[in-house]
Amino acid sequence: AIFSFTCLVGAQNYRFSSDFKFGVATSAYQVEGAWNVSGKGENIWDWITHTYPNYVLDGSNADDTCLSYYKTKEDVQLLKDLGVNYYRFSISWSRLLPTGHSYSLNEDGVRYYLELIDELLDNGINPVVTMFHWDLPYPLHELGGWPNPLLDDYFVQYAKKLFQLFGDKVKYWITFNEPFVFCHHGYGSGVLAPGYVQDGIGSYLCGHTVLLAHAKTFKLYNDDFRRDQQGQVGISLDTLWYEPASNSREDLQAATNKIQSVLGWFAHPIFSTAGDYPSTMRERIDKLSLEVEGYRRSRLPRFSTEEIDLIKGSSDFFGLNHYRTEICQTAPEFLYESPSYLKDSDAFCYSPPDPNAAWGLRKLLNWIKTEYNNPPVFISESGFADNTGTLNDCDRVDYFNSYLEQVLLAIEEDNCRVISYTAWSLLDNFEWSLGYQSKYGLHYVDFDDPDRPRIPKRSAKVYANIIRTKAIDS
Ligand code: BGP
Repeated sequence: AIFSFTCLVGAQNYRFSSDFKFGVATSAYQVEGAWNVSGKGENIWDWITHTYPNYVLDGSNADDTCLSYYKTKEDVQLLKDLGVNYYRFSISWSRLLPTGHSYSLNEDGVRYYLELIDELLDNGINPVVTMFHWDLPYPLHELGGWPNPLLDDYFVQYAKKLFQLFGDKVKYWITFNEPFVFCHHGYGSGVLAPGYVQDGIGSYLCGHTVLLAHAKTFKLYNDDFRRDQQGQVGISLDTLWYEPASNSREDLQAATNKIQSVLGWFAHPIFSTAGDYPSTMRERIDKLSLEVEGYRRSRLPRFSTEEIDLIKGSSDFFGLNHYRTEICQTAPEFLYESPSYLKDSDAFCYSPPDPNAAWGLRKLLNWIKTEYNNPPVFISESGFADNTGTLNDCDRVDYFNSYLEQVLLAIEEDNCRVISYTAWSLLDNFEWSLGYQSKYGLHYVDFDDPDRPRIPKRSAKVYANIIRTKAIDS
């Protein structure tokens, strides 16, 4: 009876090639639980949810969440049932290095991640490891967090430990997950931990450190590890597709400004041939920055020529997290009164009438192809939330069908190089602002049961079928 409704299916005749890879993703804070077990240190999400119990909408935290820390075999079995080629998970920096510093190695952290990696490999699933998915060790927050340039060195030391400990087994590394989101919301709007509100300032300082930390990690891999380990190192950048509201020059410009100030902020320094921040972003922010004694002191920091060269090309693949599309128009006057980040991008964006708007992904893939010379795109997250928790999740099935259809069209008809697709998420889990209300899982998790049982939703079965047949409408 549960499956008595039919879900819409894609109508394309194309199939994914045999070397196209499918996976699912999670992140440490969102699924592990065991927040203070076996030597794990405190991170900024432990700290903010404990200090401000209503920071997250439903007053929750991820102290226990899905208890994945205790469920390695069970979760790998779910992955095996899906038939995924890889599992993208993140390492909790403070589980491995409780103080954030590489001297403070926690043996239980090493054990836990080695067991997970081995269990994956034993089951023919590749580990794709995110080094930083937002859970900064609290002691590094006490140094000011990412706006402090010192953080890049801490990160590179941490990355070095990861290569040393796991690099013989892990061949895909993602340095940072969504720097736009954690820089803008962690140090600008304050919506994410550590909740700093320094709009248009803290976020740019954060982004600057992160870009350097990423590039130095890439260089470290090239210099000391690549020859022996033969892996790949990239970064996961996020953006919506920003569709201009009309063909007017102003709306086109607003949509361009918006994507440059979200995606271009991080992608242009790494993937463009010119390197450095996008010129539209540089010009706007410089213009809107304070003039002191005849000098413009831009809120957007500057890279040296050496740094521009270091960052340029520092990724083996273009990790892309994409969830949905928005329509953008030039910002109305009243927005100029609001925080500077909005002014910096000069666009007013809102949801389209068709909330699914999967066509935006195809346009985005084409934009990346043109802007950055067709890099290999690793779609590292894409997914749909509902708050019903229903097992017959037709809306999620429609989402995956329609988004995957657009990926196929981008590959087959537009020659975009897309190498993989990652569904967010394996499990219903803790969602950063909304807690447990928002459910992204291919598997339902019963958070009222102390054992957190998992049950596959309809979308899990459909996704497994897509992976098996390499076709959408089967
Ligand atoms: C991404 C994060 C994921 C997950 C997802 C959910 O930004 O990398 O960790 O939280 O978003 O999307 P949203 O925050 O839009 O609900």
